[in-house]
Amino acid sequence: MTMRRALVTGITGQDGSYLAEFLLDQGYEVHGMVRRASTEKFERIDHLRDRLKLHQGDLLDHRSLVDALRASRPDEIYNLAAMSFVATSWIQPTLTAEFTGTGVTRLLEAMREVCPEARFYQASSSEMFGKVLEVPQVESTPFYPRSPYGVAKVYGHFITVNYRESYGLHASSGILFNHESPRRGLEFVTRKITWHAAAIKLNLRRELSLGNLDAMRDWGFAGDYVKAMWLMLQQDHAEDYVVATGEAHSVRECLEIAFDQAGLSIDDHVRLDPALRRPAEVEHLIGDPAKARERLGWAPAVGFEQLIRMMVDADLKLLGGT
Ligand code: NAP
Ligand code: F7E
Repeated sequence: MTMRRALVTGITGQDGSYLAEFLLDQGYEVHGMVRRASTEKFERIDHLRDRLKLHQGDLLDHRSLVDALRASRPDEIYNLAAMSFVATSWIQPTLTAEFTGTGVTRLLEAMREVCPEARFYQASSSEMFGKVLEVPQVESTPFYPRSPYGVAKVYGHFITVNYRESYGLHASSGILFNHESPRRGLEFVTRKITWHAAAIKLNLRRELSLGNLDAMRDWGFAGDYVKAMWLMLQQDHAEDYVVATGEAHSVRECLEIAFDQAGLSIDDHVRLDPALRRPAEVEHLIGDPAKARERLGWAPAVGFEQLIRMMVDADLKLLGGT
């Protein structure tokens, strides 16, 4: 049997690295699209480097997308690339629309040109639910995005649905709720907390500044969520799926678990900074993954408390050099 080929955009990101590992374990030939930078930052895929085929490309550049698809000839395309940090989307709203929104159309157009028979995964987001219109959120819950990032993701979601319906592409959209790991970017709240807990414990920092501690999210483990992406592309029919744990926790709870794991007192080290609050907040997200459970046989393996404790331990090891 010939090896199946996958192209992953955003392979240098948190999810890209876990998905690449997962696909390699499944016996795929894994191709990744990467951006040129003045200094290469491939830490998350360093351990896989010899087993991956990388192609230079950017979601803003149609030529490079066509060439990456021609070179990789993928059976499956996973579009994980995006400007993914919500707070930055207010600072760079137009660029966010280009990367996270119309970038999806560019990739779908390149796919139509080069490999219309391939299967396509779009990384949609619970941020599309924003100021929620239903609790818990399911696939049919109407969207009410609260940030330029959320608005751009709604565009990416509907263009995926539209290309499926217009051209018969096997294009699925995974509406993933927050998922974290020791490889999460340092700017996201869970990793910011676990990294600072470790750094304070090791006397490398004295303080942690945070914004809204009352925000609630449905947080899962990235390693579990990439399996759901793959399962979507193994179905006969392309559809959209909510991927979540079904449990919500506050930023404050995350802080309490992380500081407990590091053996620290919150009162001694945490400061509230109003500048870290967002112009419009998403207060409470909680997903119902029933469809993913029933149709894909998917279930998360790692719970919230286990995840946060694991991240603190990983950061203690990283910063302590042990
Ligand atoms: P991430 O760690 O921020 O990774 C984003 C990736 O996109 C990086 O590899 C980045 O490359 C790449 N990228 C950004 N702009 C690009 C461009 N113009 N052209 C090509 N590549 C570009 O994000 P993540 O957490 O892995 O998330 C993966 C995807 O899922 C994103 O689309 C995100 O919006 C979405 N999502 C994430 C979550 C979550 O909780 N993690 C939940 C729902 C949806 P560089 O390394 O060069 O910057
Ligand atoms: O914020 C609050 C903040 O930046 C979570 C992305 O992967 O998930 C992620 O988006 C909450 C928000 O993630 C700080 O106001 C308080 O309510 O970790 P976050 P996010 O905005 O939920 C979705 C599903 C995606 O699709 C995105 O790509 O935490 N919060 N204090 C803070 N957040 C940050 N970052 N920093 C703080 O100091």
